[in-house]
Amino acid sequence: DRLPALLAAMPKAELHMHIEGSLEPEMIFALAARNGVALPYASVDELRRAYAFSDLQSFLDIYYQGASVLLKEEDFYDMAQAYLSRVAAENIVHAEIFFDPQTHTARGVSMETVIRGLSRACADARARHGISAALILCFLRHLSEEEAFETLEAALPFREHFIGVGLDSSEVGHPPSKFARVFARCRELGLHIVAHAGEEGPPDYIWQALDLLGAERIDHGVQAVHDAALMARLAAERVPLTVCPLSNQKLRVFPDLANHNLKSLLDAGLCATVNSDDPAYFGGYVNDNFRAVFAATGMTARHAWQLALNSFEASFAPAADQARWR
Ligand code: ES4
Ligand code: ZN
Repeated sequence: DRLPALLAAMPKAELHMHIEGSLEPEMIFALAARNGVALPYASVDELRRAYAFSDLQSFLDIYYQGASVLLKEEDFYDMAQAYLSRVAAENIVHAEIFFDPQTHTARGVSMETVIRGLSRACADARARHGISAALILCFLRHLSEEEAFETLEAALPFREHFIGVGLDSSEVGHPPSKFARVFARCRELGLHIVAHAGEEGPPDYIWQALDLLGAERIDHGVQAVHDAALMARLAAERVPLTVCPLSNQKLRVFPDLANHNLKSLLDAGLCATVNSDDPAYFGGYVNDNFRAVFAATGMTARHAWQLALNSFEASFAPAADQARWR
């Protein structure tokens, strides 16, 4: 079977990953030691054993705790540098990287520290690995729209360092409509717009992300299969869905990877892509996601080719870059 080798070798873009979710347990311990931060775990193994999730919230609690070791610009640089050199070796040629500034500013870390560290790693990765990398600032939806506005204000002095905004964290109970005004402001500023919707939440949240936020892509979106009219619209408009198979498996969005609907989404003509979400927490980077979902669902080389093509079509990369990768 030559499919795993093809999946690993094909050039592709990753469009849905949270940089804080690339913090490996070993790096959490190393940064805790470097910064004098106390952790409620005695060892790397004990921390890893805490990665037994039952749903999105059970993951987020551990994920925000892991991010507490990030204090200095160098920490953000080292984290992003580790991710980018890792995925350059997986034949990712373009990455659009989410970051959660509110997780850090709430602990007294400045917006400048966060963005300068991440941005410098992106610039160095281009020089070192030829990978293009861009940042997308995410608002935490469990916090208020007022706090999202404050976060946007704090980030605007660094406007040239990020290409867009997204919406993440606890989905159910925090619909896109809660953030309609701040996303309208982001659109005026010329920022690209994405939003997590239809991970655990209903298809209505996907409609809201499109119609109230102006989302150009939907992160996850796998609940769309429960709404035929929505499926027709997503297919007709080629609205990309950034799907994360191992994340969905670990957070029990599907009972098992064999039940994942990626193949149905592709066969219905949607622009679905494969992504890692939080690779250090969910059992693998992008090639692990491809390998696992193909093994579990019986997709073919034609699906692999379509997914790689979709990842470029769905990206915010300039047309000249996209032409080079195809
Ligand atoms: C996330 Cl898997 C997932 N869903 C929503 N928000 C997130 N932030 C980091 N990972
Ligand atoms: Zn995500």
